[in-house]
Amino acid sequence: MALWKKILIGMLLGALTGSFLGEQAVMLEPIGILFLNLIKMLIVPLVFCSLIVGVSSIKDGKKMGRLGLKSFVLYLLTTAVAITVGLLLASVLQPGRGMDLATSITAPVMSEPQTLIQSLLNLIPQNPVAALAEGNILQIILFALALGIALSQSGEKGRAAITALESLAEAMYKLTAMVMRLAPVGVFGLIAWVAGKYGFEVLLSLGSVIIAVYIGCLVQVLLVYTGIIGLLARSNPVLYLKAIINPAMVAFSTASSSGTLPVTIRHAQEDLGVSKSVCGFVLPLGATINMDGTALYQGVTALFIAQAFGVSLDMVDYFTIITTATLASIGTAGVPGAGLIMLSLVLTSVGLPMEGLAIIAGVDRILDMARTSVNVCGDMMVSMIVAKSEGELEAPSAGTVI
Ligand code: DAS
Repeated sequence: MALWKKILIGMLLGALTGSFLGEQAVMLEPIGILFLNLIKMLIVPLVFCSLIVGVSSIKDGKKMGRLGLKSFVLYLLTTAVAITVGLLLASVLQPGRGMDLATSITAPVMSEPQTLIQSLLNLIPQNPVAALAEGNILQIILFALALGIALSQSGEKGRAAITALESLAEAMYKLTAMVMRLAPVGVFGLIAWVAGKYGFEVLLSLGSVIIAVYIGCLVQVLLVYTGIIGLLARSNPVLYLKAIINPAMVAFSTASSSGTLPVTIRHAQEDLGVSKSVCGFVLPLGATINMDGTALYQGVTALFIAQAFGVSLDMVDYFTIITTATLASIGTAGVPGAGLIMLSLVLTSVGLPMEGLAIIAGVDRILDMARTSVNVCGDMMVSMIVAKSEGELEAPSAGTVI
């Protein structure tokens, strides 16, 4: 049976068990906490390795440097737009309004809010090892980005280090997959504990988060991506919308950008007319570091959790969420559930309670399917724009450059 079906069954059984047991369901909490701790265990090594590998794959050479720069700028821009769409939607739809979980869970004592300058200065790790040990993710992301670029310019020795980190990154993806196999049991424990502690209506109210994320995903693909294609590729967006159907469906069912990559490459070449060299560079890099759907999901769910726990966020918090989710999406692996892992660091960055993760975890697969589809559609859009700018976008039918 597919994992997502097992997770769904775990969720439903958890909801029923929690509703039946009420407060007693708290005895199932350790099962959920165990799964959450396993998720947290992955963050630092996963982010560190996948980031270095992703960034260092921008090869030397003028063209690759140009491709890398164009791709990277488009990735960051579309991801920042995605998270902003998510924040705007959650501000308008208010999915967490009226849940008032603060009475059930003590929201953490908010530390003295940092000024924007302090937040930016704190991005630089004075001691990278300490940042890794403390799990200071923003500092880890910055250090990994810098190290990845340095390694890619360090010749053979750098290549050897990158190869070693590629193996470690692969191992972390495998470990993520192993942890996700425990998801049905972990979600059962999480949902039972949540349903028992907060009442079944909390889970019903999660429908609002699912709707908000799905609307955001549709906005990102149907408005943002088609708008960029019309503007920058001067191409008919219908061509793009037809080309993404199969990759998006595979991404939706597998919830894995990496798993969808062969389909993404084939349709970018055959249906969009993107050249082999642009596909070969932009799409694997995109599947590793370009996660617009994930960033959008993090915007919606971070605000949902703030609303549900009665935590008010100021402009610095919004900026921190946009920065963290944009940078974190670079470190999100293209495997099922990776976005949930990264959500915990977005919550941490603005002091939101990790218990919110427990609530989202129960429906995360439903959200993962949609956000992964957006991730793949975003990669295809970037490949189309980059190919156009390099004069390597052929009209699929005519075979001539458009
Ligand atoms: N499932 C991830 C992917 O494959 C995205 C995520 O979990 O957020 O892109």
